[in-house]
Amino acid sequence: QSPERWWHRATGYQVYPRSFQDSNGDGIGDLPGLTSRLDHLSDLGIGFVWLSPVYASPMADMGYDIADYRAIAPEFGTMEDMDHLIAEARARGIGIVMDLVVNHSSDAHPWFRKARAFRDAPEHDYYIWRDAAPDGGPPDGRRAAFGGPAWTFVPEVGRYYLHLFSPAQPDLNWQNPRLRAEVYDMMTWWLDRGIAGFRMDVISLIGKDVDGGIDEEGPDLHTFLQEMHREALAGRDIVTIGESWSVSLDTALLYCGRDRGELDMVFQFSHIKEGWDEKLGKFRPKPLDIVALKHTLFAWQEALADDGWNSLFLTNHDLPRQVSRYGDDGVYRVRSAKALAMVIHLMKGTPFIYQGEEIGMTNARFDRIDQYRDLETLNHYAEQIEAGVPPQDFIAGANATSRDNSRTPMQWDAGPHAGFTTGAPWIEVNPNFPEINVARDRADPEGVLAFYRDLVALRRDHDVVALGRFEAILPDHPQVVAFLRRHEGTCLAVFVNLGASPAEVEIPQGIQGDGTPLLHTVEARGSLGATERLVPYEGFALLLD
Ligand code: TEU
Ligand code: CA
Repeated sequence: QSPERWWHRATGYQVYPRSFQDSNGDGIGDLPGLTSRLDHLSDLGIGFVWLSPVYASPMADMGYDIADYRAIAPEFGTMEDMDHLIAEARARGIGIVMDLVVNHSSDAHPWFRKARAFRDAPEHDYYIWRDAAPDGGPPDGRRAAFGGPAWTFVPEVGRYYLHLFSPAQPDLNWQNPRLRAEVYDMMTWWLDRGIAGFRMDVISLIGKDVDGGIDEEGPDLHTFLQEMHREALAGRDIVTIGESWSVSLDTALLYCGRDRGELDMVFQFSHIKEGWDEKLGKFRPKPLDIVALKHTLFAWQEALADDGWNSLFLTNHDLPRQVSRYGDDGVYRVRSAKALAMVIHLMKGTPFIYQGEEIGMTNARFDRIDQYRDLETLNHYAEQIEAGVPPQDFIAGANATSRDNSRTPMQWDAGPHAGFTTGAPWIEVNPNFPEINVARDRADPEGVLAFYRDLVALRRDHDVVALGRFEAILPDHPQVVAFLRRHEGTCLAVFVNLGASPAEVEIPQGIQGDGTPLLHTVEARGSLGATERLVPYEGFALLLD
């Protein structure tokens, strides 16, 4: 095992700044708002914040379209506010991890403005241009993630540019060494401001072979990541997490293997994608398959047991609320939120909490398309309605999986707009805020928040939680997730029923006997018999004698 690093014991917390805390009544969360809520994060005990983009941006994709990598969007604040946030966070032992979005920029970036105006400007080659097909149409049939073709024609230069997301997000040409140097400079500039690392947006796309038709994990990916490491990251005590929708058990160690000199860990999505319909995609989710989920999570634990490091999460700003997707956001909301947290936070890796998860926030449940704000949802709605899908069917799917489910404002208290803003929020607050909010949860020793606080502390204080070897047990049990963690003679046993019905488990002989209860969602258990019965969403963990 590699030497211990600070982020091996830390829990990350993702802030989606637009929806976290508004400070000036314009209905949009901002940096001073986030700074004013840092005590909530230090109360939770988290080690670092992954801050979704706050850079200058037209916000076509809510900031994942950057027009100036060295400026803050006015609606989020100023560079002074940013420095203040970094300093105030550091005073609480919290690092700020910036979102690095460099597969593409905004079409409003000065580079792209020049690139699209002049074919002989140096910046033209910072983007990916191809001539029209013989029929005048796009160079090939690539589709963009947010709908439509992945190529857009620019008459001024007589060519098409590539955009794998929206037309407002032109892909950067990583083949150009000047572009790469600009990116590394910018990263160094941010690191020198005292940030704690980067979460790298869709990083597995940067090595693409455009003419060979390979976008994900292309031939130059690891060459570029190694160069980036040498030029911008090496020698700094930071954390780097690369987002990849394609990374697999077979390729993970290429990114985060100890001797690779690339990244510390990846955000991988196999456990997320297996819940989507193969043909109809994310807007038609399949019912939860607990066994498949377990197998995937366990396989990643095993694949990165001796090298690399796992990131652990069930949700983020692109995904539905985890208690709605994997738990029960009705009668068992509190208990199932704890059960899910227990599974994620007691595996080996660095867990990430997405804002609101720590109080068991639920999906949005909008009735009408005009309540949605996300361009992915809106574009797919238009496409699917045109293809004949009844609007109500689409809304039902979006209620389950739209990115806006996790983007409704943070629910702080039972006051107007849940304490998020004094103005009109940019997206509706979930009407369940009088019941589900931070103030109320903080007052409840049995609440979801208290449970998360315990989980974060366990990782910080117990070597077996942070570093212990993972060992799956009962892998085929239809609803109970069970595993052991072992470290220097200590053994932690974890059992969590992710089903809404009672479950019985046969306890392997070697671990039967007494232990010390560590954590539970229903009641403490101090021993393991030959069989144990778990009520719905019951979970318990004990240190075996
Ligand atoms: O997401 C990567 C990505 O591939 C998503 O578009 C994903 O497919 C989709 O959200 C699933 O619904 C990252 C960011 O996390 C996302 O917010 C951005 O929109 C995207 O990159 C483009 O920058
Ligand atoms: Ca604001």
